Amino acid sequence: MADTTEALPFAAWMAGVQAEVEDALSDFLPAAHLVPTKLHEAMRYTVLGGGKRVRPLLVYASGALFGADSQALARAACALEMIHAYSLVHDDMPCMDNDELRRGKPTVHVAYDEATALLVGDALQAQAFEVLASNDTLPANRQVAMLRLLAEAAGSGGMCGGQAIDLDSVGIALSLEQLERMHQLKTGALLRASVLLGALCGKDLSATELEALKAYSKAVGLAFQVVDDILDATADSATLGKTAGKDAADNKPTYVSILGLEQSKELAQQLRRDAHDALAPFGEQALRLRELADLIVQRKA
Ligand code: GRG
Repeated sequence: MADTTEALPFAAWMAGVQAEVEDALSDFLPAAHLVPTKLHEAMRYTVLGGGKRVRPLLVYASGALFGADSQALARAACALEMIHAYSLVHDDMPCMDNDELRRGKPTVHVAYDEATALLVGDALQAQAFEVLASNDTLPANRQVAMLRLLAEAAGSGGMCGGQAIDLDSVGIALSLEQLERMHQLKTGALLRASVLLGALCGKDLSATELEALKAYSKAVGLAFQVVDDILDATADSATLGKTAGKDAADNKPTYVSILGLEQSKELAQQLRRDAHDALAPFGEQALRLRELADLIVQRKA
């Protein structure tokens, strides 16, 4: 895969990564004809042919800074996308967000049934760790560190914990700090893991490089959520491929409800600048990570 130093336009680089990840995901997922066929078909329905693949893009962009191994990158990217896809399936279920549209298609519990949606999420989570653990190009201690990082990001100290706080926050007036804390866990933890796992696919990082990547991830993770809130309040369902306007309808605290639209937009731009600033130690080499910060802030869906 092309790395960040090549003069490929961003759109072409992104399309290349997305296509490579789509192929790898298809290879790593159980074939639809294998028993239990309904579950395997539903897993493929969930994961393939949709989504922006932001987490895989972060993995590849970060990995390119450290001369990452291509097999390791593909496995890390697919593991993250599987965890992300599982979280969306469970989040859409009637017991959580109760949504019927995701990535422009009926959600899994609608297209199949609730029990299948539950199992799809469970199976994708296990599959993610199998995919990551099956890499054979990195030293064992590095592999264990990567597995641990993903587990921490997905668990109650990361994404699941953020989701739990989110569920408890409906109808409650959170402070900006509380909202930020929730999103750093719910959305930020996987985005941070994407940047760090990409880096761990390559040569050893210095302490300065690690801190720079953490600062970048923090800014990008928050920016992602601020923009998500702005889009939920301003875009339509057809553009988003999911139900728009749900945050207000569900009485959820958001950046838009706390700061208002204009200040939320300013915050997103500030976070984009923070993300760029954090990458200073990498100089020109961090072009793709800078471009991804821009994409995350400028996206329309
Ligand atoms: C159910 C354990 C569990 C966790 C759910 C991430 C999450 C936690 C729920 C999703 C709810 C949501 C819409 C959060 C806002 C940010 C977010 C993760 C949006 C969806 O991610 P994108 O935009 O989606 O990267 P695509 O479809 O492009 O992959």
